[in-house]
Formats: sequence, structure tokens, C-alpha cells
Amino acid sequence: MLAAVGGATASTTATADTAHAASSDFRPQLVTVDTPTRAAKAKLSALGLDLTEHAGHDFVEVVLHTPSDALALQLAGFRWQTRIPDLVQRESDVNAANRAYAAATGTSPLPSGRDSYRRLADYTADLDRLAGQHPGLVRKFALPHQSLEGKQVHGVEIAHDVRATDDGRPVFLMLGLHHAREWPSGEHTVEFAHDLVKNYGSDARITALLKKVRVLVVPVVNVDGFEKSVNDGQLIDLRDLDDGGTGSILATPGNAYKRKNCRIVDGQRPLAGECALASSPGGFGAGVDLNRNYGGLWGGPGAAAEPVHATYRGAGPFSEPETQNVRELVSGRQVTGLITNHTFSDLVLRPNGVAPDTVGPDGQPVGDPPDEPALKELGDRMAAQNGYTSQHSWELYDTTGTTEDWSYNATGGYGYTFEIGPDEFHPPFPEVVDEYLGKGAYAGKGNREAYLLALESAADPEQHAVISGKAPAGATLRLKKTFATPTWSGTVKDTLDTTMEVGADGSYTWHVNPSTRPVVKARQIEVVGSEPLKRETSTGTTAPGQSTDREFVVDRDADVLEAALDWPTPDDLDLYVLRRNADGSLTRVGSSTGSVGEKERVLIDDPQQGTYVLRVENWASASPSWNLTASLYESTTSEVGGVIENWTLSCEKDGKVLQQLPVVADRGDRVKADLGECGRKQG
Ligand code: 0X9
Ligand code: ZN
Repeated sequence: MLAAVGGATASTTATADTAHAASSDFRPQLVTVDTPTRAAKAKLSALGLDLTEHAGHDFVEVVLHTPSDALALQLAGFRWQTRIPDLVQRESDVNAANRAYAAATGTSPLPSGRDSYRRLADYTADLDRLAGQHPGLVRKFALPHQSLEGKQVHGVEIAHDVRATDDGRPVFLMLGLHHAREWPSGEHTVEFAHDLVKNYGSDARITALLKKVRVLVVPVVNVDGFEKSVNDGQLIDLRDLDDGGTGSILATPGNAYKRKNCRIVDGQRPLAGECALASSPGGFGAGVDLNRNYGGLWGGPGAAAEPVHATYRGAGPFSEPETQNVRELVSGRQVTGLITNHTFSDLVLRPNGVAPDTVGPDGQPVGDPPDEPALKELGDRMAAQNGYTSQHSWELYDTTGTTEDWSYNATGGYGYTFEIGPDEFHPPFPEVVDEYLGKGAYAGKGNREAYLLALESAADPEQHAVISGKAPAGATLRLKKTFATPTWSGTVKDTLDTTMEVGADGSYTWHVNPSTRPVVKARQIEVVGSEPLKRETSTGTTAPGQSTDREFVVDRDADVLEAALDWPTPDDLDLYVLRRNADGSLTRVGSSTGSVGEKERVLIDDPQQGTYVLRVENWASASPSWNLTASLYESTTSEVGGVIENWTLSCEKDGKVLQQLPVVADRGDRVKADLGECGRKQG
């Protein structure tokens, strides 16, 4: 697809010189920055540039919007290659490709048949049409908060007999366009709605699924931002085409690469027209990064505290109407599965957003989610449908305050981020088609099949809990829970409050999330003994770009090998641990490449006996002397957390609470809760 329109794959190696960086014909561009270590990644993210999620073990892709972005990279000593040398030209080429595709295509193979990107009004029209034409199957709803520019955000609920109030079915939620420029994320979300509606009644699998589970679809979470991005993005070709483009107009993609919402000043709504004009120092635009504004560990690593940054977390957890919308939607329904779509990188990401050894706000390692095996299993199965990579979110880079790091940890409902497509925020439209339906080895699968697997999981009672019993016909049942969700520096109060109605037969079955939140569930952590079984220390000095090796022999049974590196200056040294094999070769068994100034420590569990090489590498520019300590320890495993939480189940008639019960339900449990007293009181 890329080759057809050219440009995107051109790769010039440009270790930029000042003249280049500062030149007046600078074009916004996508570059691949060399980041051989985690320290380099940390250093890069501290520059506050517009990092994309397209990153590997030794590179991160970055959008350079202005000459000063390029200068910042250069002054920090980074090397980079240019991948898309001129994003404005690329935008124009993509638009040309899209026009050609639309002209040549009557009806695309997508469920809706669309052959071009939707604008905001097209999404609204689609939701209206789906609901209008299928009233028994589709219900349109407005989210509770208007956007900062006063727009309503809409979604549809899709289910067999969608208006039934007594069925207690589990809920699956799909979200698109948190990030304005990620157009395919809205397309796939709304196409999935079309797909379900189109195939309900004719496709046995989809029909059966829609009897078991309700589907909520919100294709455009960030309505203000998306409107700006798509309008400006599609304008570029017009300026280009009519030859009316001047150098200065064409030199800016306007808001085509806007990422965030329209919050220009914390706590204030933008003035009319202000958001469109406020394009920040970088073309990623002003605003709050909605995918850093959720409550879960809000304000922690991987989220910026300053508004100028691409990942600005906002003034406080849930400070933005767009995240409040999703919060209230998730808090008011039993959402057992969630996918939030983004672009790009061909990834299926699962919680958590920070690595398990990250010490969290409670002073303990954050650990893996208690549901890691199940989360991984489903993530891997979904990734196998589209050829994406299934991984923890933190393997991409640290994030806090993201959608599913909040929703999963607060509700227990499984949540995933999809990063759609290999290499662009909004590629030529045929790629949207291919990613949805699958192509090549994945033809007939793609994200469509991955989404269906997620839907099946959300419907599967083994993956959530079921509460059932007798209750008076027509009574309202309520499941409620109030708790403090940990942010990085405090807590935010969350209330989950969901209802259903008891059917005419006087019994109910309610598919719900587990009563205990993942974030407070018991987790195992290893506690290392205080006295080492063996310890050796050494010192050395390593010049920039050089490394120094020391040997350490593990000559006894031990639970942990610890290698710790310390030095007096604020420079950056990295530490690697390698094991010497029988043939003399070395295998890397551990590394520590923390941020600049951070001391390095490697822990290796159950180290095999033999000789180890401890390698000190100097990544930064000074030449410090260092202290290296290698120790062997015994350890014990201990449990932290381990709180058990309950739902409060109430039975209400005419707004009066007639009976209340605590209900504890773990994942996979089926719990009986009879509400007989409710009936007697009522009589
Ligand atoms: O950084 C992000 O918000 C996402 N990438 S994007 O380029 N689309 O902006 C990735 C977030 C993944 N992390 C978690 N969900 N924890
Ligand atoms: Zn995104």
C-alpha cells in the first residue's frame, strides 16, 4: 500500500546538522530515533517531543513538527533516520490515493461498504441510521458530558431485544478515537457495529452472541480533536490541488496530526475557534492526552505534567469531559470486556502500563495483573487473527492514566488497546479495509475476527461472575461498590453502580464483574534475605562508549543473584549480566538500563551455578568510576494485598430499598442470592 503512493518508505539517513534543523523550509516529518537502551528512551521522552508508539528495543519513532524539535534531538546527542520526510506531502499523497480508491470503488468490502474516511458528521449519520433502521436491535445513546466545544458524544448499544431491562447480560465496550489523528481507530469501531447489525439474524455465530451479550460502541470519544484533525487532513490536498497552496500554507499540516482534546487552559472551556488555532509548539496540538487522564495510577510514569507535551495528563484524574464520559459508561454497566482502538504499530496491548518491578504508590512493586494468564491467552489469540504482536503495554513504553489501566483495575473487566496498522496514524484507506478484514495469510480474519473473539470472551461466564436467585417480579436490583482507586500520588473515589429489573417469573441472572478489584487482590512478591550468602565488590572506570567486564562465580545454591552498580556522578551507566556457557560463549541473563542518574540493579532468580560476567557500559558522555557489588541471597515469598471486596446487592421497589446483601463473587463463580425478604416487605 505504501509503495503505491510512494514517499512513506523513503529513508534518508540524516544525523541532522544545525543548518538542516534550523532551515526555514523545514517540513514536519516522521523520524526513527536510535535508542539503544532504556536510558536513551527515558532521555528521549524527557525532551517532550511527540513520540509515537512505534518503538522497538533500539528505536522510537518521533514526529518532528518544528525546527526546534529537530534541534532538541540534535543537542541531546541523538541519531535518527527520516522515515517520512514531509508529512504534509505525505498527507497530500494519501489523500490522492484515497480519492483514487474511492473513484475506483463502488462499494468496499467493509460491512458498511464505505470507501473513504468518515468525518464527524458521517459518524453521527451512521449511528442514526443504524438505530433508525433497527430499533429492536440498536439503541443510540448520548454520553453524559458534552465536549469542551459543546458537542454531544454518541454511541450505540447493540443486542438482541436491546430494549429489554431484565436480562442481566454482560456488556462489551468498544471505543475509538481517543487520539484525534488516529482515524482508523474510529473506522474499525463503527465498522464492527455495522458488521454485527448486518449479520444479526443471518450469521448464526453473531446472532447467538448478540443474544448473550450487549455491545456498546463509541466510535469517536474525542469529537473536538477528531473534527479538527480530519478536516485539516483532508484540506491539504485541496490546497495542493488547486495550486493555490502557498509555501507557508503547505508547510503546515494544521491539525492533521492533532493528538489531544481541546483543553487549552486547565479548568476552562476554549473560546470559539480557539482550539483550531492553538496548534502548540508541536503540530500534535494543544490539549490533554485523554489516554493519560484516567484515574488508574494517574500522574505516574509515562505521562507529562506540562500542557506543552504530547502526553499531558491534565489537571487531575478525570479532569476532562471525554474521560468522564467513558468513566461513567463503564461505571454504570457491567462491562466484562473492552477494546480501545488506536493507531499504529500492529499491537494488541494488555495491562499494566508500567513494568511489574515498578515500585507503585503503595511502596510495593506493581506486579503483574492477577489475571495475567487469562489476559495473555486472549491477547495472543486476538493477535493471531491479524498478525499483530501481543504484549504487555509497558513493553511499548511506560504509561499511566490510560483507559484500560483504569477500567481493568477498577472493575476487573478485561481491557485491551489495539494499535491498528503497521506504520501510520491515518494511512491510505485501503489499509483500513485490509486491517479490518485481514489480508494475505490473515484474509477472512483481521481485526473483525479478533473483535469477535473479544466479544465471545466478554460473554463467557467463566471469565466473569454470575449472581442469580429469586426476587419479586418487577423489582429493581442494584449492584454497587464504592472504593478508592490509587493514582500515583493519592486516590480518586470511584463508584460502580449498575441496575437490572427482575423479570415476570420472579428470578434473575446477572452477569457481573468479580467483586474484588484486581488492584487489591493478593499478589506474590519475593522478599530477599538481609544477609548475603556470598558477596564480592569491585571498582573500575569506563570511558564513554566503552564497557568493562568483571567475573563472579555462583558456587552454591541461592535464590537470587543481585548485581548492583553505583557511581558518584549523575551520568548514565548500564549494567548487563551474562552467563558463561560450557563452550565459552556468553548468554545475556539480565540487564539494567535505567534513566540517567538512576543506579542500576539486576536481580536473577534461581541462578544456575557457574561463572557470570558483569558488564558495565558507559552510555552517556562523562567517564565516571564505579562500584560494582555482586551478592547471592536466599529469599522467601510473601503475599501483599489480599483484600476481599464485596458488591452490595439491593432490591428496590418504587425507589425504596427493601433488602440489601453483601455478595462476594470471584471470577468464574456462580453465586446464589435470594431476595425473598424483599418480596415479603413489599407485600
Ligand atoms: O500512548 C498511548 O496512549 C498509546 N499509543 S498511541 O500512539 N496510540 O498514543 C498506547 C497506550 C498503551 N498503554 C496502555 N494502554 N497502558
Ligand atoms: Zn492513540
